Amino acid sequence: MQYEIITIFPGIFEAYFSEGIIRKAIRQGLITIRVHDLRDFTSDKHRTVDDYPYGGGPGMVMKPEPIFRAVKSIKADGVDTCTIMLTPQGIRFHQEMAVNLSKEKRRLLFLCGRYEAIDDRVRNMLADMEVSIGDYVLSGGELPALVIIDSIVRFLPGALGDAHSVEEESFSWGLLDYPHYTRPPEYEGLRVPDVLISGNHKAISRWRRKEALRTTWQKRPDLLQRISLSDEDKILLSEIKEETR
Ligand code: 9D3
Repeated sequence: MQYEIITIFPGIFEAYFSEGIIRKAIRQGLITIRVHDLRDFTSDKHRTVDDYPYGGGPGMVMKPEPIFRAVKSIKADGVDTCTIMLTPQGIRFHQEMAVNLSKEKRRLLFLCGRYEAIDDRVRNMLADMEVSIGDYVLSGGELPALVIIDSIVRFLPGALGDAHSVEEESFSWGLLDYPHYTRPPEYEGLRVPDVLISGNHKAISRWRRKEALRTTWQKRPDLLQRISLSDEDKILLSEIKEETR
């Protein structure tokens, strides 16, 4: 899978791509990432990428010419490309989109904005999709691009290695996580639940499912509405509600 990024702050990406799962995915040849400095596609001596808004108002607007040029130069190799524009007006990113993008055949091009806005001709002519990562104000599209790439790479076969099982993933899908513990079994009088030390795998599995249901019911009851609960889940939930009374 190939990712292209257009930004005025290429340095933001270098650190993140040099660590952890993304670094591993790059080294394995699973993905290639190229970061393009928008200023390289300007033609004036000040390498200007922004200008005042027509009609007035606060802030600056990203000029269309450097962005059109950058996109044109990336697409010049003829590779089929899906251009994702990061904007607060975009559709909200979620896990299912990450799954779909991880299966995307086209190369992904992330267009990161800064300043108050991007000239709307860019959205009109170049964007295949407009994506936001949530309803809070950030300073630009770089963090959203990183968030989206990170979440996609996790779904690429081979990116996570043996430590992670698809079985676990399907088990927890749609629920919040159960509580985790590691050694020591007792820390300053605080004990790890006995069942986890019991070696009884069936009991451990039931406990984890129950605690995942409990946490979800307590903190994100909306998530329970969106998944289909098994008969076992319904029993566990009634036990939880019984315990809470
Ligand atoms: C306070 C400025 N806002 C006036 C109503 C508009 C605005 C312009 C530019 C708000 C944020 C930004 C920069 N943000 C992004 O480019 C961005 C973003 C975000 O801020 N939140 C969540 N997802 C995204 S994707 C791109």
